[in-house]
Amino acid sequence: MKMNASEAKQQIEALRKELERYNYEYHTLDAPSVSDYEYDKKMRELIDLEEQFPDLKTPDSPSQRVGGAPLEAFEKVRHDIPMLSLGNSFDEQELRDFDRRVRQGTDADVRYVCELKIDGLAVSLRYENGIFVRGATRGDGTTGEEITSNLRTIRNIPLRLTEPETIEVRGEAFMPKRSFVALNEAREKEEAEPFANPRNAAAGSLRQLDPKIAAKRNLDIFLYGVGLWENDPTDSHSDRLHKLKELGLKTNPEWKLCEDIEEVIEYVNSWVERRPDLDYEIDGIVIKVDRLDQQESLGFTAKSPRWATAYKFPAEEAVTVLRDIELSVGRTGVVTPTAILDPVKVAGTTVQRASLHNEDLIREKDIRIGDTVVIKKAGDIIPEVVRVLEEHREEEAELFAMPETCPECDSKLVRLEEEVALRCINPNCPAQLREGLIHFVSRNAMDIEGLGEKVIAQLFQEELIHNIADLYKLEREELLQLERMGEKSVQNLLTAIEKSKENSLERLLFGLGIRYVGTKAASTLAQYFETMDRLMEADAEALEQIPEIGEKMADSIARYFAKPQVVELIDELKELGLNLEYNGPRQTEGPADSPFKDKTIVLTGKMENFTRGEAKKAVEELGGNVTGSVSKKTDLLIAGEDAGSKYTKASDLGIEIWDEQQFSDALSQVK
Ligand code: 3BA
Repeated sequence: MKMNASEAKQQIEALRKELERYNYEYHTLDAPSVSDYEYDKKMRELIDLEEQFPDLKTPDSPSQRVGGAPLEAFEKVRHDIPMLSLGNSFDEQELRDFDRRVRQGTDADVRYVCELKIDGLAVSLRYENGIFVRGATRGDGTTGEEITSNLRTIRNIPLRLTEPETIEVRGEAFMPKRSFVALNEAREKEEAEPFANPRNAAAGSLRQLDPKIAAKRNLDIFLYGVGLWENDPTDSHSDRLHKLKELGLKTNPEWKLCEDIEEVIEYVNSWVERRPDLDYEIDGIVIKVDRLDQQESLGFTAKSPRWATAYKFPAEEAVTVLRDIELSVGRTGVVTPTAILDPVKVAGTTVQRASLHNEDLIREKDIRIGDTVVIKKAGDIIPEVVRVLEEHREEEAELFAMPETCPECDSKLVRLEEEVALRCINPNCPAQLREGLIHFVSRNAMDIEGLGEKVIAQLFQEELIHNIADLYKLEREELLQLERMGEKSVQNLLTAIEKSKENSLERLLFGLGIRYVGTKAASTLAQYFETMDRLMEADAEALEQIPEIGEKMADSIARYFAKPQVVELIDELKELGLNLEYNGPRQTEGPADSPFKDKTIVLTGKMENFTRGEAKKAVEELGGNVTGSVSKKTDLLIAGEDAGSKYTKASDLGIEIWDEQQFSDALSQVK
């Protein structure tokens, strides 16, 4: 079908309108009304027509988004108004200092706008009479590169504003985390080098001479600033953010107008936690004086405005040198390698050690002594070595091998079945005894205040203690001889030790460090047996009768108490006056007629009127025990909709099964 120019013009305009609407539905509303196929067909039709009638091509046509012809090189662009940099603040004190300087430089009250600091690439977009005509990188702030065709591929950059403004806006182009992950997965399949982070991926995409590549990269943008604006109607930054949005430019919705620096600090702190929930990376918060007249009177230093600052979140990763690999023997004899690092600041604290977990992991990451490594400390977690920077590897970097014998007692290390860890199995290994003591006094065990890791190590070193019982034989004079132990701390320590004798049985049980016995099992055992004597009489079979005590644990407990040195130790503790009875409250007894009392119950499937948590709570309040898997010991399975393998297993084992109706009937009968 051949068209004349006027027919073509009509058709082109209709197609553009339609495609713009689809774009808006897809990218802004997240609710596309046509399939990708239809969209592509319409786009093809538009491109064909524009090729046949080149006079009708315009820079704001949606066809410009698919990426035009590749460039030879990027043109240089001078920013008429320089794109300055931002001063940094690293803590609350520096924010308060910033506030003081601002208030000294302005007479009136100051309000601040806080914005997320998007970790992307700063760009400038120029609109003439509402049409997007030129886009550029920030470059060095004075001169950048013209990347208009790449920027046109970003769907959230409007090719035409809602009003015919002539304006240069500034913002941050970035790659959402999800797109970054998908891109790297695809690259790995193609054996292309993955990008290190979303920022590099965004920058790399915008630096492609072929816009078709950028078009495939799913970039996005937030706009936050204005360079030149011919008829600027605004008088504050907050006003500008509203106005930019009205013009169809995408602004970040999380900004906030704050009355004072305290409110700014609150905003900053709130984002330290919420940061991981965002689908894009931020590296801080930008704080800007709101009123433009105040911005003007504050002016600039050589490089950056005095009216703004960037609060930088502490980096969670840092680069340092791994000097050595140290071995430590834990309470259970497991030998763990630890990296000794050149001290480096990460996430606000100085880090000198990082966990290496086990030998397999060291091999996998090819970590050698002397390597330059990236370490990570996110949230509260123990620092770990993420990877080696191989380009920094020196020839003398040493391979590491685990020793064959225990670094503390020299007995042969063994690798237990199905474990990656190496263990020292010498029951008298001093390291294990020491670590066992540290565990014994810890908060969830005997909770002896003033007896930290250091003091225990010292007592051990000086041979004042060898085992748990020795702790209760410590004397004032001995303790006074230790370094950093004054009259007062010795007295406090002795009082704390004395007080710990009264602890209820479960604390002692947990503190003994019996394999597989955690705080929960210790409580169960104490409640069930009530005295140490009765527990010690129980054999594995008897232990296994208790709900929540599995075969492995029952076996471990029985074997522990069968050791003569354990029997001796317990006798000694009794002599020394330790309480060996349960003195906590009796297990909450539900109503006498509770159908769940002392029953072991498994919940499975979806229920209409209860969440899993609610059902569990109801059962437990009525004295039942909820466990995760069906076994011979299960008394009752409560099965909602779509119950799977647990249902089959329970019916195979002949276990009673209720549906939701029976469950809720039973509940209402009790109540
Ligand atoms: N606001 C980066 N600079 C920013 C306009 C000032 C500014 C930023 C910002 C100087 C972000 C320095 C490069 C630059 C435009 C100069 C933001 C962000 N404000 N929200 C105060 O989110 N990364 N960066 N960009 N002019």
